[in-house]
Amino acid sequence: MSDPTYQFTRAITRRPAASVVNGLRAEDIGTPDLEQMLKDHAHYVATLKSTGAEVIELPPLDDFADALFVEDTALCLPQGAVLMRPGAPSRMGEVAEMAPTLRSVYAEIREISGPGHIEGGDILVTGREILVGRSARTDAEGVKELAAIVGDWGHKLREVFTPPGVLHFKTDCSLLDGETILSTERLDASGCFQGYRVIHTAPGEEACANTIRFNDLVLMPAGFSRTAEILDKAGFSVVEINNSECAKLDGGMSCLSLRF
Ligand code: CIR
Repeated sequence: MSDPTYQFTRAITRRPAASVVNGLRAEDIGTPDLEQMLKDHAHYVATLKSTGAEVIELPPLDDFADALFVEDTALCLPQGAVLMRPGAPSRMGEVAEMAPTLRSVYAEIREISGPGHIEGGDILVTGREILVGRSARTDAEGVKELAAIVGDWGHKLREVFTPPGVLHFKTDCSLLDGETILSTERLDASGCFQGYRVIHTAPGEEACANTIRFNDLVLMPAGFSRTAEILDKAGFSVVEINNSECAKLDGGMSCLSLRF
């Protein structure tokens, strides 16, 4: 039987625009190199395609520096898609840019109409529930509105908390299969994954917690060999993708696609 938490037939991505050098970042650790980022993005898309999935590749959007991080604009579920309402004012307009593509592939589209805010990076869909981390981008009203929408579709939503100073809930964790989560120790210590099988990132490798399980593969940022080995030993097929440029904008593997 197919597992909708990690078996997907399609993904949506958006190529980085030249304006990506102006993307949001918590801390300035250097300007992203567009050429390197485009190479990494192409590797990412090719890896998704290598699993047999169709990838809808959207063109760059120069007006929105962070638009390559498509995950934050929507939540894709088997029953339909929900358009988000980003907490970052500069990213609000990205949702309208994504909406026509989602309308072309989904019969049912709902939207977060506000006043609350919620970004896709704060949402982890597991085999049993939808975890949503309140963060600087996702507030109580946004979570409440999403809970009502997904509740209608038969999903249980549980509100959890993103550690202070961490951009999104999924900056610090990712789903490896319906019951298994890769997490930093600091996030797991909050108790939010009780009852799940949790694999910790290796000490000092917290920056690789944001991976994606996509069909048979786990895409993870390159350069975190001890965590890659832990995942390999646990039986996952890991593909490492260079993430040096997106990391300068606090972006990781999940941010770069919508998967359904
Ligand atoms: C931002 O700050 O919104 C972007 N520079 C990074 C977004 C990363 N998205 C994600 O983790 N889902």
